[in-house]
Amino acid sequence: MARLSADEVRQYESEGWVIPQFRLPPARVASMRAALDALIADNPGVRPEKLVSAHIEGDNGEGVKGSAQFLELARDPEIVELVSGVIGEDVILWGCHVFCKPPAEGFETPWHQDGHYWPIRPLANCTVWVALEESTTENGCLRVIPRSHVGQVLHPHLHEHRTDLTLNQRMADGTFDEAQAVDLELQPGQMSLHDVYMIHGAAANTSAKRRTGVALRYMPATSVFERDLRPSDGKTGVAVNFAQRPLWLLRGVDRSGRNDFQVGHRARG
Ligand SMILES: O=C(O)CCC(=O)C(=O)O
Repeated sequence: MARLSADEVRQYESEGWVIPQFRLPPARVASMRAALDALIADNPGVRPEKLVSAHIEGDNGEGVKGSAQFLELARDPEIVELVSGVIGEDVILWGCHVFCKPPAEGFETPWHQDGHYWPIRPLANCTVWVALEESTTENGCLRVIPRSHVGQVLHPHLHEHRTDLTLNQRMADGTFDEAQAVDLELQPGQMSLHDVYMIHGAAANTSAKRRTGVALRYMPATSVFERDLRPSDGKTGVAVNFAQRPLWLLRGVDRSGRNDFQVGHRARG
């Protein structure tokens, strides 16, 4: 069973991110890459950076036709074990976004904090970003500002009216020092974990190599998924439907007593 070492937990807590020793075996990466190709083929009208809720099979109500293989990945007991090392024993899966940046013209991800985008209160979340392909400085890997999560402050963001970005909320100028950025280079099957307050982004992919990460989102069940909130007035650049988003309690109990695990779990075509 995968488990974060004490050093890995310390790294996550102090820096806001960690790349664990654990990685997916090559056969699993190959099958997920086939699932990715099928997902892209099933969604010809959707930019591959915007495959939101890819884990919800069939028409997911958010403009994407999702696939059970991404749900299976999100429920993988080894990944959930890693997550519980940093958010505790009560783990809710609430999101999965495939960020696939095609060669030559892959969209930039502006510097941002995830907390501006999500209706979780109190705000808490661990994202596991699973590399299905090599993700390097050359093809626009995830970049982070270490320790930017400390103090749990959400800094001002500006809305950008652009169609060539994965997301539309960008950290306002002067709110952080880009020179501090660390590139999280990953091989296929490796993954990084990051905190909801950490500042991160990714450059456009202008290289000849596709770059794909599956971002799996987990919140502790001490928090509530507040379905009626519309963070950033819904101007985030991705079509989301939090009112109908299904939640899965993967471990432990719903400590908040207020999360709804029935909504959105309909039969899908
Ligand atoms: O993969 C990317 O370009 C962005 C990912 C991201 O912002 C996230 O997972 O929170």
